[in-house]
Amino acid sequence: MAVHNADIAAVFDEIANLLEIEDANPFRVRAYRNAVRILESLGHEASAMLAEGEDLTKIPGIGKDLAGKIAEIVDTGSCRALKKLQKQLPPGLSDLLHLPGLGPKKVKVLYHDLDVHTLNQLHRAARDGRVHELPGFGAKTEQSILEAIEAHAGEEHRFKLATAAQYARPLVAYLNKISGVDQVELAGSFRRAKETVGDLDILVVAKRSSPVMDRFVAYDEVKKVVSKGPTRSTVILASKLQVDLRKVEAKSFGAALHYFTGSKAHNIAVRRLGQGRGLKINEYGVFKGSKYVAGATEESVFKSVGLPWIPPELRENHGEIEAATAKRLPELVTLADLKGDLHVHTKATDGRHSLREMADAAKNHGLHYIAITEHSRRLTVAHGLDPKHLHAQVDQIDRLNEQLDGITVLKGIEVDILDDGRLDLPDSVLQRLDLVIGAVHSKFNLSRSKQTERILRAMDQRYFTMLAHPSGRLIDRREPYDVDMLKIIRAAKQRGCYLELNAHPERLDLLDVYCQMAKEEGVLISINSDAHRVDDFDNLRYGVGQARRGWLAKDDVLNTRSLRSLRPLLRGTMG
Ligand code: DGT
Ligand code: CA
Ligand code: CA
Repeated sequence: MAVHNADIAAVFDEIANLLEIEDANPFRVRAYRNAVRILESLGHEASAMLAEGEDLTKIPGIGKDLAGKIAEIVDTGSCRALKKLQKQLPPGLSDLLHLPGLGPKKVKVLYHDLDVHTLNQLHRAARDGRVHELPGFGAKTEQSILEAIEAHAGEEHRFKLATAAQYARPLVAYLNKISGVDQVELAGSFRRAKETVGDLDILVVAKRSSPVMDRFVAYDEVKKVVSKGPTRSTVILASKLQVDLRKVEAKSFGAALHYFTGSKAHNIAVRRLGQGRGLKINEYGVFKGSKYVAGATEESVFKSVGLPWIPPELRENHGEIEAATAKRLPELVTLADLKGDLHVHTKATDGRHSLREMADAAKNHGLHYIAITEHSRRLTVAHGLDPKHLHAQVDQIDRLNEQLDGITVLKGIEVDILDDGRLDLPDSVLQRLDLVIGAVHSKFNLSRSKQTERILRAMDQRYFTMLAHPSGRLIDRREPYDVDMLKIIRAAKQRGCYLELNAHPERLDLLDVYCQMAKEEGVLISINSDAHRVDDFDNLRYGVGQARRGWLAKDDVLNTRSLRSLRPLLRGTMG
């Protein structure tokens, strides 16, 4: 493929932007910006000049370094310097830079002041009105950001669960307030707590006279009415999220809720069980011939086929029907079971709030303990801590714990797993801590065996407690890195380590299948928020949803333990 000057300029432009966000030397930034201008106004293709053996450094403003990079781009189509920068910064920043009206200066402020580095985060921040107060921003900028993101949102057709929830909750509250409405329930993939949802499926039970359908299509976020009928309507919201609303009779409510919760595969399996008993099951009820026999509640539908109620998160026809038949359904972990959160940042690194603020917020969320786990020095973009600053924080935590009541702050670190599997801080520092979370933040593209080896080597370190976001994936943005997860889980078992289920809506990492695998191998999972601000403890609910999809019960989850039972479990990992 021919490489044009515009392609080369685009690479240099991106490098300049990322350097600027990183606060790099302004002279370096300017050199790339100049090169962009030179390339744009150069009368002939640089690739053709190279093919003819010409020396690019003859072009005014292009030195040896840039000439080498141009040759590299012409040869390979990309540039290692850019790749390196992209690895150092969150991948979503490029999306922000491409939003009309947002240049590197504004993205830098958003990233450093609000910890915003994805379109979804920016969308939320703008909706919450947190953007217009920033230096260099205003109400108009905030508005144009919102419009630009919403135009862009149409390109992705599935919504992260947490994003869908932002639209679903106010809509459900609105429907509940309509006169004659007796019950409102979210069904579909949303109720099954899938990582992403295609559309929302909502059921209502309402009196015949209720204006629910008229009011639904008049909801102020509705952008387009796809269809409207007495029992079923479909709309598209301004966010591009589609919503299906169905009105059902009270005696059909359980059958409809079961049907529209899905999954389709689960429904088919349940219907087949019914057929075996001479029953017909559909969204109106359970029927023997033409006689209605059940359907007001989900329990009654399951009971008609001889099953106990199965939690929605398990309804994928992945063994839940067999387990229910054998009375071996797990009692799934709940949000209320969580006693603490073992992965929390503060503004000492890239978090937004202070130690004290995070501890108070956690307590308000009903938690009894949190572990402060800042980034380590290697992660310079997150202002990772060196030994001196970590020691200072540890002392600060000791002092804070003397003042706190009803919550305990544990001392930890989210230490970078270096490329060769060593940790970014020495044992002499790590030994002062209550727990050490190891994380991969670089070299995502190692081969399967090398990546697995690297992580196993890290787990061998004396003070290693837990593996953070084990697959490294970012939903929609970054594929998981290639590792042998079974090998890692077995190593964790052997070494007495734990795996994290990171509850950040963009991560939800550990994946459900690996939760199940860890449970089978007897490795405890810690559901952690990875909070960077006080509101982030809300995300624990999504981690719990994911854990439930992974069949985890309370006992399978490390941070359902009281602090007293937790302490020896943490110490157990320390030689
Ligand atoms: P999504 O929206 O793609 O994230 O996934 P769902 O599961 O919400 O799927 P959706 O919205 O197409 O349909 C909602 C539920 O309705 C689905 O989980 C099961 C039920 N359903 C839809 N179509 C069929 C069907 O053809 N047969 C059966 N048995 N159930 C269906
Ligand atoms: Ca759906
Ligand atoms: Ca649907």
